[in-house]
Amino acid sequence: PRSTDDFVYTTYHDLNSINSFMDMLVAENRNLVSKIVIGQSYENRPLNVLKFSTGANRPGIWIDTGIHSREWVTQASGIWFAKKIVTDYGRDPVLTGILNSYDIFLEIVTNPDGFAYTHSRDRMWRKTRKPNSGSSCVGVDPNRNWDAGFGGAGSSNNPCTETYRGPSAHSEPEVKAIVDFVKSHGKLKAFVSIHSYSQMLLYPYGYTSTPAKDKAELHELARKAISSLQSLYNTRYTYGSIITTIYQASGGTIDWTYNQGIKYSYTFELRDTGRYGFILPANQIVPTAEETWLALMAIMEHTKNN
Ligand code: ING
Ligand code: ZN
Repeated sequence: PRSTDDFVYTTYHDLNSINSFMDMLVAENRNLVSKIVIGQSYENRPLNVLKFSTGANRPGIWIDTGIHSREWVTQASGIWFAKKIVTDYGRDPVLTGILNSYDIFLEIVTNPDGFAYTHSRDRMWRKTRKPNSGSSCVGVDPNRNWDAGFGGAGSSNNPCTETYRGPSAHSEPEVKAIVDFVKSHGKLKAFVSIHSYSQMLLYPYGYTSTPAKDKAELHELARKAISSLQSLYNTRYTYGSIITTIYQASGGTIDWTYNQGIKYSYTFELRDTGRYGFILPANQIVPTAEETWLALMAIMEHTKNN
């Protein structure tokens, strides 16, 4: 494709194709979009974040997709969200209002080494690709590596498991780059980390059954967000805290961001509920992205108004 208008949103793309999409989007929308590099992966790939901004010194909203590399519908949805933002800015009054007071940061390929590996060697690879000393097993679960209940139940100390937490909190460069970005930015107001699959909208906590201080508000906003999501194609989501809704998990992304003071910290689990799982047919990419966008808009609009 020569422009993001010809880009095919209805199929899965590899890393090179996603990188060229991002570069085209930036070139076409210099006044709205820029690409920032927040760090490098273990294998030295740039950690690219799209910044959508219409003014200086704004508070921010963060969205990441693909921290687990095999969850391909999430990176594909991230691409669609990026195009949706540039299409709707100046046309949709609600999104325009959000972007007139907030910056949006979107990391589409949050685990690029893992993503490259899902294309080249193993479609079901979840973790990072950093070797583990003393083990022949590779990689750390980047959703068990954060400094929030790190090392607790719902994570593993065995490098050969899918939920290996790593040798220490923030040991993975892909995680540390986001940690440094969140801290240096200092005014992110919402943080949404997107996974698949299970059709859930989750809020903290995963490492403890102690309810989050803002549980009532997070629960009500989740209800509104999934109700908006369901209105499009009648896709049914469940919602609640991580530990009560999916399972106990320690060292997760949004438990850390919530403890940093980012009240609107959420994780999505996109389609489906297990029929296809991680291998979601490509004809579900756009419907998944469209319905998820409605829930994201509900979260972003509430963030703006609170
Ligand atoms: N599920 C998530 C996982 O990492 C999760 C569930 C969400 C755990 C948020 C902790 C925090 O196990 C998938 N599919 O990755
Ligand atoms: Zn995941």
